[in-house]
Amino acid sequence: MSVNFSLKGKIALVTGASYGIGFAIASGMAQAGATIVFNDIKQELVDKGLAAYKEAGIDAHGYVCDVTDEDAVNNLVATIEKEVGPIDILVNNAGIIKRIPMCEMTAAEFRQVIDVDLNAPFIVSKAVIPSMIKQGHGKIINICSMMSELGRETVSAYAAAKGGLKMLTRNICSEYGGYNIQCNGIGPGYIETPQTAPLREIQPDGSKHPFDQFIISKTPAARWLKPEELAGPAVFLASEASDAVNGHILYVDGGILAYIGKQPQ
Ligand code: NAP
Ligand code: GCO
Repeated sequence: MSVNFSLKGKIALVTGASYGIGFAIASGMAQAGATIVFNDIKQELVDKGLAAYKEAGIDAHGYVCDVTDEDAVNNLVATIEKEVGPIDILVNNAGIIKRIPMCEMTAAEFRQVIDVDLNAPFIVSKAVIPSMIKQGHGKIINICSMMSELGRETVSAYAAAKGGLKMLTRNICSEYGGYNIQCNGIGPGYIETPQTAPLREIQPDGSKHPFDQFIISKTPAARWLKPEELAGPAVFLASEASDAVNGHILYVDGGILAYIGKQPQ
């Protein structure tokens, strides 16, 4: 048996991948040989994504689709199967966060986060699993979080969703592992993307945001991570090299979960 990290001949759907982590993962998968399909919620984002993939030399297929809308997702999957081919790899990447103290958060706001970060991975996975079963193989990668394990002030809905996504990952593994479908998660640490930009804003006096300093002190690598650093782990989990890895959450966090934090000076 040879070790095979190649994604040649595979079709990968990465949700919400016009920019940020999804774009970096899709680009890594394209380098490994996969055909890239992505969606985003607005046409302008899809156009921005198509231009970015083109600039990177990647011939990606982009579609508008809200991943929380089950009919739209079913149409998207049917269209991809017709226009590109059956999906071998699904990355549930689209996600949102609302940073609001729990007692100030409305139930509608809480539900919106759960809808995008937990219900949507269920909807999209459910839409692709039947054809993965027919094909005799499939890879699903759910983008989890530090908040799949840890809590913090203001992110109750996000933590509840990402904790749930960890268990959805284990359940898809349990239910469909017998069909040669592997479902794993990636738990990114703190990554430099628009989603975390408010936590890194330079203060009016020119100093770093206190949260920025906090993350550096909690990370053995002593830095924020780049989206591109998630590409290698994602290619591994999408490739045959990881066929025996199932129901696992691979934390790509610069060591945050292993570390108690920098001792006060
Ligand atoms: P991002 O920069 O906000 O990108 C997320 C993408 O998903 C955006 O293009 C967003 O569109 C899209 N999206 C949101 N709702 C959608 C919907 N209903 N249907 C389709 N697309 C939708 O986020 P990111 O930082 O790259 O994060 C990507 C994933 O990694 C998320 O699941 C996030 O929770 C997770 N994550 C991020 C970090 C981090 O430090 N950045 C760490 C751990 C996990 P809009 O621009 O319109 O919102
Ligand atoms: C926050 C952050 C995080 C990260 C990430 C950590 O406010 O704490 O946005 O939740 O985005 O998910 O892994």
